[in-house]
Amino acid sequence: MELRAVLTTCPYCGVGCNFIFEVLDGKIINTMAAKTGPSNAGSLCIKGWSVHEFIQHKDRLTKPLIRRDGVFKEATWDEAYDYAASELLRLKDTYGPESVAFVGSARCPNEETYIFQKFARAAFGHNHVDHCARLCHAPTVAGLAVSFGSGAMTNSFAELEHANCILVIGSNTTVSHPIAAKRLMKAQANGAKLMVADPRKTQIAQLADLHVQQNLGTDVALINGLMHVIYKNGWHNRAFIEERTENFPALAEMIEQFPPERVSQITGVSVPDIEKMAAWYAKSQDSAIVYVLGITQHTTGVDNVKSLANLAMLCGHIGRPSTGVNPIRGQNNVQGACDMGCLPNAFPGYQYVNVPENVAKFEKAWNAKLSGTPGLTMVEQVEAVHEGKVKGLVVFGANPVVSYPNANRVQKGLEALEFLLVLDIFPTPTTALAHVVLPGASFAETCGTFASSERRVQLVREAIPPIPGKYNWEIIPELSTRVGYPMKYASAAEIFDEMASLTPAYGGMSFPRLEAEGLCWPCPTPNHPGTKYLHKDKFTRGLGLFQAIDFRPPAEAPDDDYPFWLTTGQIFSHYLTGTMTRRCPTLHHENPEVFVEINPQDAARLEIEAGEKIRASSRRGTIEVKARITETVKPGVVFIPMHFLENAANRLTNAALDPITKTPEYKVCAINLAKAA
Ligand SMILES: Nc1nc2c(c(=O)[nH]1)N[C@H]1C(S)=C(S)[C@@H](COP(=O)(O)OP(=O)(O)OC[C@H]3O[C@@H](n4cnc5c(=O)[nH]c(N)nc54)[C@H](O)[C@@H]3O)O[C@H]1N2
Ligand SMILES: Nc1nc2c(c(=O)[nH]1)N[C@H]1C(S)=C(S)[C@@H](COP(=O)(O)OP(=O)(O)OC[C@H]3O[C@@H](n4cnc5c(=O)[nH]c(N)nc54)[C@H](O)[C@@H]3O)O[C@H]1N2
Ligand code: SF4
Ligand SMILES: [Mo]
Repeated sequence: MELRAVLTTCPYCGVGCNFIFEVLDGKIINTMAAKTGPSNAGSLCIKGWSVHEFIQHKDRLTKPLIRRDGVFKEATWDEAYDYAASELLRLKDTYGPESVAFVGSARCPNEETYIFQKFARAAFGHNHVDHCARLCHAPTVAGLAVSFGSGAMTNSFAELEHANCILVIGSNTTVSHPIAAKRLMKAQANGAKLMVADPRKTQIAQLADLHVQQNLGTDVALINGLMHVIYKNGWHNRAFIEERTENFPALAEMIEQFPPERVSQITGVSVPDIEKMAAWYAKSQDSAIVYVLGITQHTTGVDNVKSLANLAMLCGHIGRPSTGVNPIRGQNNVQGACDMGCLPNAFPGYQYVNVPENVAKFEKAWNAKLSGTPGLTMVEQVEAVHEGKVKGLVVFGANPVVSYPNANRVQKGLEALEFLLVLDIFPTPTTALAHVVLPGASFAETCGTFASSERRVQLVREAIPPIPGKYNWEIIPELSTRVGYPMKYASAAEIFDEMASLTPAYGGMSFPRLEAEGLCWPCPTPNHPGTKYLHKDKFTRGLGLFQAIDFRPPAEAPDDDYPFWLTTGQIFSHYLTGTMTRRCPTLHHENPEVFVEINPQDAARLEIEAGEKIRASSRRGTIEVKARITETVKPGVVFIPMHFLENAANRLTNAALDPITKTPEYKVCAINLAKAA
């Protein structure tokens, strides 16, 4: 009998908790919270505690599969590589390199993501490579980069405990980032005022000192209203505005047009509540903003983010401990996948592709001809398939058929591809459409790094050997080599070192330095201690940039045919497309099937009973859901979680995109509800 303990990092959310696997005779039998974890200090949420339940699950993909004449057959690795490479080369030769697009992963370690985008760029000479940050926090990356010069969480989790006031806006924190929510509870216990702005009465909203329930998609108006009140009352920070920012007059002119009475009409929030929020935020010593998808998943996602940056700068609540604008990133390694340049507009380290010196730098390092033209984003890639421009897609650790908006159209697009290659750890509705499926190694079967939401780069350690027999960092280079761009690495550490030599913020990091508790970037030199909070004394871009942002309503609003506002999102026991959590018995029992939250008044009007089967339809599709009658939502608004592939919320959602980042408006569309029978 051999019992081992392996310290590693959680593969679910961006909090980045550390835990210890107990491995008995090659089987992972238990997960224990690590007291040494810098962001969890001995706590885990239910998903962390039960993470070992999916790793050695019987459904894991173990052999490569090739689909011919509609039937999947097991293949050897050699056969699968050869067939995939010949198809990719056929498309490249027949239609040109731009006919093949790439979707990377925020689930996999930095090293794998780095070589994935390198493969796409170097072997195909274009930048059509993206990942799920597009569906999620792309507006954060773009918005904060314009306002501050750097698109990441400004402060660290531990600092939140010492804030005097926290504005949580569009974050279901206890559900989505439970171990970060603990910090908010601690801050409140220390005397901080906790304010929540959310259209739903979430658990954190119920615990807050003030909850305002704004109408969906009205955040720009709400934030402009707060700034109007702050400026009118002279609660703004004149010294900060003068010394550290520019373009304030434009903002002042815009917020003049948002008196609380008008804002109240747009948002549904009362004038006294707007005034109270403004006073609490502006007059507290250290105020922090925490936000997630309620802010970003809108056609106004970038505007919403810039508005929060405006608010923080107006009061000088940034560049100090326990303040800042804090987007909690979603996936375990979505910060890292952005850092690694799995983005159509940037090489690793946000070195933008449209800057010729950057192209030259990476051409030299990678010995390849690269493109300086930004590539297609994820949803645009699907449209390009419909237009016949993209014929092949390589998907590495993503599940577009369930996760993209307007899933029926996505499915049709993927069905129309001449060649689809998917690398995943489980069969999914996306692997079902593939021509070649490659079985991946999960985080428990590899070494590497994840970057958490607080920019902390932490080690992932191998607990058991790869179940399919190969590391992902062996698969991608082999494929690349057979497509004509040779790559070979001896270890994940070797990949990390190459990446760090090209990515200034990671320049001082190495696997040995990350052993203890990881490092927060920027960490440019081998002796640099890492960076807890950003923008001290000076913004990354120099002066902070105020931007005048006007209110725009969502792309789709209810009408007679589709009279309900639908908003979609996450629940505590399942994770995104559910491939992992729905295979964990502990989590499955919590929520075995999809539901719709509906207000008691609406339920009474439609004579809907609790537990009844309901047909939910939009202009784009129909699903069946169980009614959950609850005051969590206001009358006229309903909520459906996204995790259930058999009745995927995305059959209903609208693929209207933010004009700058092309992020879909998952948080607002119009639907109809009817009894199923
Ligand atoms: N259990 C669990 N945890 C997760 C995930 C998961 O699937 N399950 N996914 C991870 C990922 S990838 C992400 S990105 C995060 C997501 O984390 P969150 O963003 O916290 O989760 P969501 O459910 O998408 O919604 C956030 C909140 O936005 C509110 N909201 C809806 N519309 C609006 C609006 O117009 N304005 C405002 N201000 N708020 C609005 C919703 O009511 C909800 O409370 O969670 C991560 N953690
Ligand atoms: N309606 C609606 N839709 C949404 C959202 C919403 O709020 N509402 N939220 C959006 C958000 S925030 C996000 S982040 C996206 C997520 O969209 P996706 O990234 O498509 O969703 P995941 O479920 O994380 O899919 C990841 C896939 O990677 C696989 N995988 C996991 N670990 C590994 C690994 O180690 N190696 C490999 N090769 N594969 C692995 C999983 O089995 C899974 O199939 O969905 C978005 N979709
Ligand atoms: S809070 Fe996030 S990182 Fe921590 S255990 Fe839960 S899912 Fe994992
Ligand atoms: Mo996300």
